[in-house]
Amino acid sequence: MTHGKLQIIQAKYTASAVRKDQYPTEGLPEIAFLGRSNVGKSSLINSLCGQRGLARVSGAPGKTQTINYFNVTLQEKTDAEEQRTPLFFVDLPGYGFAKTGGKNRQLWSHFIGEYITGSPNLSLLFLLVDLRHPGLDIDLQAYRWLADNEVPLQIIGTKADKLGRNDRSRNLAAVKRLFPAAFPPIAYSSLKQDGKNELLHMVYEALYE
Ligand SMILES: Nc1nc2c(ncn2[C@@H]2O[C@H](COP(=O)(O)OP(=O)(O)OP(=O)(O)O)[C@@H](O)[C@H]2O)c(=O)[nH]1
Ligand SMILES: [Mg+2]
Repeated sequence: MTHGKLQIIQAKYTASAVRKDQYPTEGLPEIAFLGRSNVGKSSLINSLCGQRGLARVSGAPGKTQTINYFNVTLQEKTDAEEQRTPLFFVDLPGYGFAKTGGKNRQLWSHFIGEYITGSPNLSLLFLLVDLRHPGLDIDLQAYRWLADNEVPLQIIGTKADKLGRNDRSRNLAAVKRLFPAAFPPIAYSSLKQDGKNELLHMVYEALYE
């Protein structure tokens, strides 16, 4: 489908939740961001919204601890007209940053799975994997869980700026093979904003298809 120029405008923090009764009740479509701790979920949201300090970012894993909702507007602009669609970007806590060892270690906190399978407005989930490390065990586990639960998925390879051209395309091909999805994975750099148009295109598709 063709569309005009896409941009996120008017992003603001709305709410945090760890339980269903804390989810916002506006009924807006939601796009969620999931991935290993430190993979760059919060940075990606900030980069899409053009606001550095919107979601909290840290060099140390485990920064985001609750489900954080950001009310944003997708703007589509052509020469003739402009269309605006409100939605939520949902920043999720990372997985794989184990504080509890041993046999009972879970993939992620109960409330994350509850959100993914239980939020009535989830339109698309972006699964972020570090493009430098395709096919980590924990990411494959997360992927399988999501696929088993038939969650609508788009894979993003993050921190693409840390790779040269050859490694970037080789690893992207590996990600495509390891994490099959309806659409091919997108390489993204929050630092350089690479992949932004492609990613916003997928947001648009999720809202209008
Ligand atoms: N070079 C580079 N660094 C990045 C990029 N995205 C994120 N980072 C860095 O990676 C670190 C983690 O980023 P966050 O956005 O906080 O990661 P997160 O996935 O939200 O982490 P948790 O909230 O702990 O789950 C920070 O030091 C960021 O500056 C990127 O595209 N390129
Ligand atoms: Mg975060």
